[in-house]
Amino acid sequence: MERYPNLKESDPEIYSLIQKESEYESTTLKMIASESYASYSVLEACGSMLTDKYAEGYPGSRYYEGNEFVDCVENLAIDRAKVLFGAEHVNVQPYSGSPANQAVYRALLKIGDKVMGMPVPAGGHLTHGWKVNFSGMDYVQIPYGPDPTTGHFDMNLIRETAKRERPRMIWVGATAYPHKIEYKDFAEIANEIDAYLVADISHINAIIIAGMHPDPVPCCDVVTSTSHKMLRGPRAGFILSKLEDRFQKKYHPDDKWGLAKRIDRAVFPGLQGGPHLHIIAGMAVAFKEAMSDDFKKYGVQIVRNAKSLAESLLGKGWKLAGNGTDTHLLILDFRDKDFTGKEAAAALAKSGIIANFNMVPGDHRSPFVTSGVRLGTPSLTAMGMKEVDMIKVANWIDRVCRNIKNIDDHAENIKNEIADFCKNFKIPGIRE
Ligand code: DSN
Repeated sequence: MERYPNLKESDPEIYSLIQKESEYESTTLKMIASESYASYSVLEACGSMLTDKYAEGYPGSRYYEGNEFVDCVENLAIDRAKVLFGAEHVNVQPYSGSPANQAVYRALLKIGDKVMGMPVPAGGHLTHGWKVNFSGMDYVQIPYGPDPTTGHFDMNLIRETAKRERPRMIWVGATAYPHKIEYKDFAEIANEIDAYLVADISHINAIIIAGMHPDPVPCCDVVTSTSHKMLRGPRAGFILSKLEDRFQKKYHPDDKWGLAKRIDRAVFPGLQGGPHLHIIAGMAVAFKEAMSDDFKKYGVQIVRNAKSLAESLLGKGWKLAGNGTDTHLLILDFRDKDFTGKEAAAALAKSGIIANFNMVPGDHRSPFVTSGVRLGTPSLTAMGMKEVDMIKVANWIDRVCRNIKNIDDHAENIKNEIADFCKNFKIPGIRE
């Protein structure tokens, strides 16, 4: 079936670029850990005429008329997220993950408060207090991260830091941590110092849904997430929270709203204007898909594939940060090699394996070149790949990494082999 026939006619330049990107993504291994494939149903909802609608406010309480149907759309998204994650309260309006996190700061803290989070080079996100981001400029980051030797969190050290610094909020979430996060341990620490505990599950939501990773919802005050990445929804964010603020009297004595309403007010009117209802519709579709057995199987397979890939690479003598993975990602550790993560990522891309260079714990190289490459399995899993396919993927990665200095002699062959291999799989949203 031809996709986008009208666009082809009206704007051949953009049409052709989308076709080229589709072709590129269909013939290469998409291993950026924060990517996967949205279904065509999600794309249809996002491409619908709901894009035109203004509806500032929340369902039942808008500043515009004509909301009969869009209220139902937003309520469906909210209700489905409540069921999917077991949350007391849900806000589906954040435009993406960073605005969702920004709303959390506005709802819980005052400017200048201390926030414990992982710096970007340690595997955290920009919005967890990193210095070049609003979160590091307006708030004071108390850093923590994986132990440089083991690659795992040292909970004793994290507790010691928390007790010394007494941050008002602790972020638990990562973009490059390959191990399970034990939210209960963080909750104990947060309780000891009366800090809010906020999980950012953008990277791992699907494996939480599939039961392959601990669930933060029962023990965190707030949980934020993107709806793209492994969840395979539209590019947007959402916030799950408790209804009540357990520190209301202590930190917000004059507030009349409570936690849930403070979050809603922080999103709108605090930070955003009209909600993107076409995207919220896409989110509702993705939440419905994520309730299916097929989605749970996908979540389970993501982790199985990552473990299979890790075992194969370790078996070929490559080092991995933390020596493996319990999640969807692994980080090749090239600290003792004479090439950088940046060189390796470029060589992989030239050969049809798309990933990103990344710091490894204890990295001696700068964040601009790094000693690592982060690899993720969500997209390959969405295509239908299994453990046995990861062995082939590991072989290609091995061939590239052994030939980085003369990659031009090998890249074309590897790229063609990968393109042929990809023909055996579906590409959700492109070739279903
Ligand atoms: N940029 C994303 C990632 O690649 O991990 C995080 O938002």
